[in-house]
Amino acid sequence: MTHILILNGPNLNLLGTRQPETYGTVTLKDIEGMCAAEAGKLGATYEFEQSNHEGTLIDLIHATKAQGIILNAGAYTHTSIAIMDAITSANKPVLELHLSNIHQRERFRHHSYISKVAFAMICGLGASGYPLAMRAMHEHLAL
Ligand code: CA2
Repeated sequence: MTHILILNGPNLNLLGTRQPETYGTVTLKDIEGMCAAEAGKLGATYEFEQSNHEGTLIDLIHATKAQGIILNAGAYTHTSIAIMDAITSANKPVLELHLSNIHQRERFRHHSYISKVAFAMICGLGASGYPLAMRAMHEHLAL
């Protein structure tokens, strides 16, 4: 059975509580519910994690038994060589995910260290990107 880690980075715990014009009104708990429903449809299992700390995200990448990782690294996307290196060392497929279209936003969000080591990227679809990413990961792992 496919086992997927859905890993969320800094400030994503605030979803649905602030800046709804940018990040919508759906909470991270709601998104976890969407992932649970999608896992049920796919016949997959999942872990859903969030941390505001770079080192904790790296520890979770090192420790997971998941076959694939869906990663919304938040602002660490644009800064963290350490998370990029952790993904390389994990040697498992990573799908990069963003709620917003990072290429329509400020220039400093256009570069992603995660994209260098991810097999695919979904951005700009809001919370709907999460179940879509799970389906894409499930299909990728079945190949
Ligand atoms: O669009 C995405 O998913 C991002 O990863 C979100 C990050 C941002 O730094 C990336 O460039 C793109 C920021 C997450 C902050 O989330 C908040 C949610 C509600 C209120 C405040 C922040």
